[in-house]
Amino acid sequence: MALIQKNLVDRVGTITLDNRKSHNALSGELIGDVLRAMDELLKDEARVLVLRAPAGAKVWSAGHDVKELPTDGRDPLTYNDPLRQVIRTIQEVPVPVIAMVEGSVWGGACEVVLCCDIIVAAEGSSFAMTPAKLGVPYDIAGVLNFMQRIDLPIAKELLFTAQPISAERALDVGFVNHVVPIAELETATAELAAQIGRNSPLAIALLKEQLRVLSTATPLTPEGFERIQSLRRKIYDSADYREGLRSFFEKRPPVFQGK
Ligand code: YXS
Repeated sequence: MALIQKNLVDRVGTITLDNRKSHNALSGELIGDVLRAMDELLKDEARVLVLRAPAGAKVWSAGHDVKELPTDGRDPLTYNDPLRQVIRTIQEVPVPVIAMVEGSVWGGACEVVLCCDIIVAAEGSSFAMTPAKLGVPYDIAGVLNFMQRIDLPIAKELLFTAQPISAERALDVGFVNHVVPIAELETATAELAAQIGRNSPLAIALLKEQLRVLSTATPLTPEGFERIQSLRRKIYDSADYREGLRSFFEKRPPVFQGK
């Protein structure tokens, strides 16, 4: 059973995350459905993609499926992790991807939204970046994505506090493009998509790839990469990482010992 809905109208493809029982947690299964839908919509010559939750959703997505985070000493966010795959796909597909957000957005889902090309958020929506709350050693590509979208002091506050910020604050700090009343969310998104769909798909595809290649040209030495990976390995091998996940399942605040 698909955990998403898909439709295509006037070359605008819409993918609705629709796994309500786990608040659209980004499980491998849900992300597999999203990736298949994106592929099908592009084959049907969609010129814009919209990623959304069902109308009235209180939670856009609860982030990475915590049940799928390994606790046996394996890296929880490797290159082939479904979350990493869907983020790379959003960044690499040759059409603009618009995140249409209502409700709360958590953890890895914040990065998914952030890596969409344009974000239209409803008043009352919120964003929480949660690695520090769960003790998760976030991956380099993910941190770079946050750095590219948000000024460093703001990214540090959001990541270190792991607290939700409002759509209005997100607009102030440049995290989202537009904040609109919930009643106008679909219309505002559709108008934006239609404007883009009337322009040259070839020129837009080139512009998107130019912006991706030029914005990701970040100098990272092999030594710097290895050093960060060794720091991450210490964390996903730590008691704190296991405590973070255990506290989530036991529905209690984590007690981190710093080891
Ligand atoms: O207890 P049952 O079986 O009914 O399941 C509950 C939750 O366990 C489940 N659920 C999730 N399952 C897997 N992964 C998740 N991320 C997740 N979130 C929720 O959904 C059922 C209903 O949840 P419940 O009872 O808490 O609903 P609620 O309405 O009281 O609260 C909704 C939320 C979203 C505020 C609450 O579920 C919540 O705080 N969820 C976790 C949000 C979060 O911290 N996400 C980060 C996931 S880890 C991640 O994204 C990255 C690895 S990182 O952390 O590094 O950014």
